[in-house]
Amino acid sequence: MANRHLAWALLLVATGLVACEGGALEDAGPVADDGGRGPVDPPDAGPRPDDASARDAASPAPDASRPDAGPADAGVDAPPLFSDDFESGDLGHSENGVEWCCNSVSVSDERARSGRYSLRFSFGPDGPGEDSWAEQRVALGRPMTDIWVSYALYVPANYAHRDDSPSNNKFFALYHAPYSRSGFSMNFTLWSQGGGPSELATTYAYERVWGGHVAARADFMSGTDPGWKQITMHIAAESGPEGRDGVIQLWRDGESMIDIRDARSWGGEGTNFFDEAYILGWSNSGFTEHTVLFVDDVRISETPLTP
Ligand SMILES: [Ca+2]
Repeated sequence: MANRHLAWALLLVATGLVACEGGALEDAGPVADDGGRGPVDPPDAGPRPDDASARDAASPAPDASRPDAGPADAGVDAPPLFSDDFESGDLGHSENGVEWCCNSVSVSDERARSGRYSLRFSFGPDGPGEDSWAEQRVALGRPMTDIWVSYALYVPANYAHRDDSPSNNKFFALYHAPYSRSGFSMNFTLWSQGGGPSELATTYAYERVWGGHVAARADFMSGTDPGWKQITMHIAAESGPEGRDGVIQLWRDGESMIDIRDARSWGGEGTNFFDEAYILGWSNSGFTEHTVLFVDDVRISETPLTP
C-alpha cells in the first residue's frame, strides 16, 4: 500500500516537473530532498511547537511599526496578482505569470465555496504507519519577497489528526524553488494534539538551516468545527542577514493565529526570495479514514488582503 502510494507520488512529481521546471530531474524537489516522502520537516528537526524556548531568544520584540505588517482595511484590497475560483473546471488559469503546477490533486464539483468547483485534497485511508500526500503547487513566475495569500479551506467533520509518529503534516510552504536546494523557505505545519484537532505552527530557515517550530496555535483545525474556513497569510522575507524583520502571519476567519514580525528568515545572498508555494502536502500522520479537504477562491497578492 505504502509502496503504491510512493510510486504514484513519484510519478506525479516527475510529471509536474515537466511543466514546472523544464524537466530538470535533478531539481526533483520532494523526491530529491527526502527520498520521496515529500518536502517534510524532519520529524526531529526541532522542538515541538509548544516549546517556548524554540523562539530565537536573541530576536528583538516584534516591530509593530513595520508598515507592511498589518492586514488591509476591509474592502480596500487592490486587485490581486492572481485569483482562481476554479469555475473553469480545471487548473489552466494563469494570471500575471502566476500559474498552477506540480499537483497531485484536481478540480472537483463535489463541494465548493463559490460556484460549483473547488480543489479537492484527498487523504487516506491509511494503515498504521502509512503516510498520505495531497498537494497543489503554484509557480509565482517571479522572485518575490512579500506576499499575501488567501483561500477558503473546507475541513470535513471526520477530520482527525491521528498520533502516528512522526505526525507533522504540511499546511502551506513558500520557498525559493526548487525546494530541495531552497534559499528562502518557510512552512506552516499541523501537529497532532492527541488524535483529533491539529495545532498550527510555523518553521523557517536561516540560510538553509531550519529552525525550530514557533508560535503554535492549538485547535487550529478540528472535525468538531467543520466547514469552510477563510485562511489569509502574509509572509515577507527578512530584509537582510541581520534584518530581524521577517514577517510570518496567518489569520483564520479574520482572527490572528500566528503573528511574527521579527523572523530570522534570511534566505542567503542571491536566494533571499521565494518563487513557488504549495498548499497542504505531505501528511506524516496519515489518516485512518478517507478525509477530503477542499480549497476554493485562491488569491495571491503583492499588496495586503483583508483577512
Ligand atoms: Ca469555486
